[in-house]
Amino acid sequence: MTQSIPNKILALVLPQFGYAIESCHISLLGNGLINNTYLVKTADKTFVLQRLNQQVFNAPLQVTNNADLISSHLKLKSENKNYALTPVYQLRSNDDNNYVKVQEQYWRSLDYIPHCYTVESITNVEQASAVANAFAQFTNALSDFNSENLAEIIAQFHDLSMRIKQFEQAIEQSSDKLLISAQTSVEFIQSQDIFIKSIAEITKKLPLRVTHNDTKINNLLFSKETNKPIAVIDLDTCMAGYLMHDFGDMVRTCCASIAEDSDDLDNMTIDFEMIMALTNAYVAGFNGSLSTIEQKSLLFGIKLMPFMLSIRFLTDFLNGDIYFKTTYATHNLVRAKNQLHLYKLFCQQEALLTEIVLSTPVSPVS
Ligand code: GN1
Ligand code: MG
Repeated sequence: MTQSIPNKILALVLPQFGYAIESCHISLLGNGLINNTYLVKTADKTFVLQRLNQQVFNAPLQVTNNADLISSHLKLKSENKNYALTPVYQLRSNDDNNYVKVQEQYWRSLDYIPHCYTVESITNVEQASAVANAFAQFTNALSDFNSENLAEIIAQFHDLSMRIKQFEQAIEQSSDKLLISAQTSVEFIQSQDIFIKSIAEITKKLPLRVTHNDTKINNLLFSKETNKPIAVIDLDTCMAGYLMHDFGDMVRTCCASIAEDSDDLDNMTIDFEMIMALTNAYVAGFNGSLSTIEQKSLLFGIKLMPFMLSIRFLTDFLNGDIYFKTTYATHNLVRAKNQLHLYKLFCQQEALLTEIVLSTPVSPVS
């Protein structure tokens, strides 16, 4: 459904952050598939206002509390000159909370960093290096943050075996009509046993970290002055996870020639030069702290993230589109086929990817 601005509700929410709706100019912001996000401009302040999707985030206060914990940690790092990006904060309500509740819905507001823009794709290798360095800096700055202090926002969020169980359940419960239209993709996913097992194997060997879990290129703010990344945004799914997830999500959104919901699959190509730039800068961003197994896992992440997302999109299609926002009936099916195609292209280029990822020096690159 196309998102519209619910003025009646906003007239109740905004005063709790100190503004009457009459003094605000409100517009839609971003391309998120889950929350509803608005940009609010008043005479003296611009900020982001967001309604949390409670079907997805069934404990919304865990989302806002995690975000506060992470921004405080990054703020400290930044003050000590150990984090060069700008931490993004949630604003306080009149009651000094990090949320307001109106008609059983949870809203939060976030500081707006001025003179910034987001991108949906990258255009050159310098930009790719800057993107990878920013995401690596973010995760590296959280390497001394105890992941046990963060609530598990969505249980087993990037656990492939759990996603497959949900997928098999959706197949059981789906209508024949939906299942027939998804059949080739369903069968292909079901044929990927060897890959699925290899993910279970490598996962057992990896250390848990605090990861972002949504490192899409459009979750970085770029400065209009320097054209460099200035902040990592969208901390909704920041929790304990594995590095290969963040790396894979970044690669899948930076290196494919078409958007994740395009059906123009014949024109989907992968930019390997970008993957090389991303890999070098990502590894370098950890200042030599990546173990050999974590570096090896990056290769798995490249294939895993489009594969897992295609399963999630297809599951939602078979369930009748209850999770991701859609704008037409087969939107989730198109997304699933797109991500599956990307996975296949990565599989076809396994040798090249191996060379790129495993030949990257583990120590910092000057
Ligand atoms: C969702 O809403 P957004 O765009 O931040 C999803 C991610 C997917 C992404 C695909 C909580 O993120 O996991 O990778 O869509 N977030 C959640 O575009 O499921
Ligand atoms: Mg997100």
